[in-house]
Amino acid sequence: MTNRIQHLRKQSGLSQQDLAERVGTTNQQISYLESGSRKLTQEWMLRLATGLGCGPADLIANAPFSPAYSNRITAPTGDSNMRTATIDRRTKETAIHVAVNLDGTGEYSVSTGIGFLDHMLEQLSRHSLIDLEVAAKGDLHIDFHHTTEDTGIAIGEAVAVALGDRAGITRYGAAQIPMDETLTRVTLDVSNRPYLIWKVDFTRPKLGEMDTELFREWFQAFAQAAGITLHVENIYGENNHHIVESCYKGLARALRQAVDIDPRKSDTVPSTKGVLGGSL
Ligand SMILES: [Mn+2]
Repeated sequence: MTNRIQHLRKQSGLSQQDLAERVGTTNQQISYLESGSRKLTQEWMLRLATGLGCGPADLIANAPFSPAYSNRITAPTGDSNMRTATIDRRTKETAIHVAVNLDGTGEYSVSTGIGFLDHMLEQLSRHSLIDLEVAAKGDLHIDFHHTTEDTGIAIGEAVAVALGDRAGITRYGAAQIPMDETLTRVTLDVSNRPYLIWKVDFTRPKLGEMDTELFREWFQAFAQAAGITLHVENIYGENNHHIVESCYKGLARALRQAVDIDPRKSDTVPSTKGVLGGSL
């Protein structure tokens, strides 16, 4: 089994026929997609995710099914010829629009209502060269938790959709980022195997109005939704602004390498299994 379509379909109590009707195809096609004999293209991922009420990354990632996705009212869209994706994600807590272009120039337009988070997401775009639009409206009157976490989910999901079946990517990336007295190392595997190692400590509870404990939440949400094994380690540092900013810049630089098309293997999935995700 190379994908989780059948698992998610059964979990939703749908027959192949039911799912076929929801996404406007035949049960034969659903059967081919479930068995892996038909390629799970970006377009199919988007159609099936809508039909199953899940996130596109859930179709292939090892991730536990996220009930939050069932609140989605607008399906994600992507262009199968370009590595772009748009996500409109809405729950009772947040409404978030995200657009990404993996082959961009680092142009961004970011507005989350949290000044410090905007500053970090702008760094992410600028240093990954991924074009990034983020417009988030969250329940900031409660606290910044939902908006921070859901922004990480939405950006991660958009990256997952834009990557499609991940054919041709370099897959691994690593960066060591100094900022004055601070040094941070980020290493990642765009593997469809979500995992976060977070070895980052802060000595202040807040940066701007933002609780420093929320940065781990953002990175966890992003790694999970994007299907990325992500290790972030602050090796040393004093200034809390530098520490967190070096984490985002490290993610950006490592991601830029990993999602780049490898010119020596541009038509294959970089795994001896022929597919990314599942067990090693
Ligand atoms: Mn800064």
